[in-house]
Amino acid sequence: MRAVSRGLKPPRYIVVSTRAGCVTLLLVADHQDRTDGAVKERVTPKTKKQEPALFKVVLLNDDYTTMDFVIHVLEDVFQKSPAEAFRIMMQVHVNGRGIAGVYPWEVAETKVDTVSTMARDAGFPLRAALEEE
Ligand code: TYC
Repeated sequence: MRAVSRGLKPPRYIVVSTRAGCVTLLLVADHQDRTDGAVKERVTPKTKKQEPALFKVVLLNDDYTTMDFVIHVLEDVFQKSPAEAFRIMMQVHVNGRGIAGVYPWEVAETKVDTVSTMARDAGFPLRAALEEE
């Protein structure tokens, strides 16, 4: 059975030069089209556009920070609605930790710093941590 009938195409060549008795052939790659003797390359983007790495800001439970303060932090720093802030606070209170939000590195780091500063200023031991998504 011939290769062509099995769906395989024979290699195609273009004569590039014939100098000093030598013939230089250019192998036309499969992903190229030939139109009027010119080689037209089909541009297939190989690399997907890179998304920025994302990081979770995780709130940690403790026995001293008030529930109201955690809700206030979730509303002010993480732009949560009162209902969502309450839900996340309870998640942390019951399970020990909970995700306050997911952000690119610099944003996540700034939020962790803001939580630490607010907690220190208010005299609470509330802590937030960063985790890669
Ligand atoms: N466990 C705290 C309390 O009972 C409330 C709390 C919730 C503290 C979430 C921290 O990230 C936290 N007062």
